Amino acid sequence: MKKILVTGALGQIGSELVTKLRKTYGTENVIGTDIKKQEKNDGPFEIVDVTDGDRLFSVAKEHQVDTIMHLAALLSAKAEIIPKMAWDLNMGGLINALEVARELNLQFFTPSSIGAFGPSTPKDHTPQDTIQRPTTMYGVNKVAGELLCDYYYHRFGVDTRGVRYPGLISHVTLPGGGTTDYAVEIYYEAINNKAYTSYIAEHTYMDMMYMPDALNAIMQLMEANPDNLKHRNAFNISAISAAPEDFAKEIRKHIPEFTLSYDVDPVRQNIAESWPNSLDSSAAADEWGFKAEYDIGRMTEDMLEKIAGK
Ligand code: NAD
Ligand code: AKB
Repeated sequence: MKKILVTGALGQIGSELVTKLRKTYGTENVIGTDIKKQEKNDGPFEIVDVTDGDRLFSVAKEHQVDTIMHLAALLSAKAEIIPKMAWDLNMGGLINALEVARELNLQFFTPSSIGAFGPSTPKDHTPQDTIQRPTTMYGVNKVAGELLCDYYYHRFGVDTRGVRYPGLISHVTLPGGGTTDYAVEIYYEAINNKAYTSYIAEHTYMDMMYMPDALNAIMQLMEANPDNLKHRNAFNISAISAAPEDFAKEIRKHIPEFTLSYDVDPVRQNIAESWPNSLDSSAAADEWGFKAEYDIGRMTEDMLEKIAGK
């Protein structure tokens, strides 16, 4: 039986991952941690600032965990506003979590992102192994993080694993300050106001994925036979390649009067244009059987139903 510590557990991914892990491994075997206090008491939870390595170590040791899932980070748009703080949190938190994994011999998961690619990366069917020269602080952190996880595996034998997530779309916890957040906001605005003004321009394609597929990917990768993993960290995974007008088209199938307008934010638009249009996820499919279940149509139906029911 696994015992897992999750950092950044109150964020967009963590809030749903903890629930799913608790269903699979038992409530007492999943320790949520975050710098914020949790509002509902639904299982073991500790306040941990991941930049405090000693605190992270003592909580992991006290709870005798065998796995760390490290999610605490600052996302792309916020990181461009406070780049030095992004470096301190994204790199400082990651190396602290890796050190805890090394010292206590824990399995380790952390997500990279499509943000690890840059303008010189091939944009369509972006290969698993390709040019990575990102132009954002978030991207710099993600590339360095991918390399650091590989280093801890090769140098110390830590069982590090990870994926490159696309923009994640979900209805439980709002996203925390990324470039792809528009693809969540559009659904809330469709239900609440039947209209959305996008800060990302028309025809700007990015990879997206519905949260259930993102969570299944973590579970599958962590359970995968290590003998089959050639890459271990930073697997490209992808489900949907879409621009704002593609979401609007799908939403109109359910809310015909929905309107989409544009008021482009140059900072986030610039980031979006530096990222791929669509990733090639064949390495993840070959090495551990990754397969997304949700396309844009099925996801839209579910998102609108869930938000309307809130
Ligand atoms: P989020 O912003 O929603 O949540 C991050 C959580 O970390 C928050 O609950 C926050 O309180 C917590 N946190 C902030 N500073 C902390 C600190 N010093 N110590 C401990 N906790 C702290 O982020 P998310 O979307 O859940 O992303 C989780 C991970 O997945 C990140 O590494 C992110 O880069 C990656 N990722 C996310 C997406 C996405 O679309 N959500 C896509 C690609 C990669
Ligand atoms: C962001 O936009 O920063 C995230 C990501 C794709 O990493 N959603």
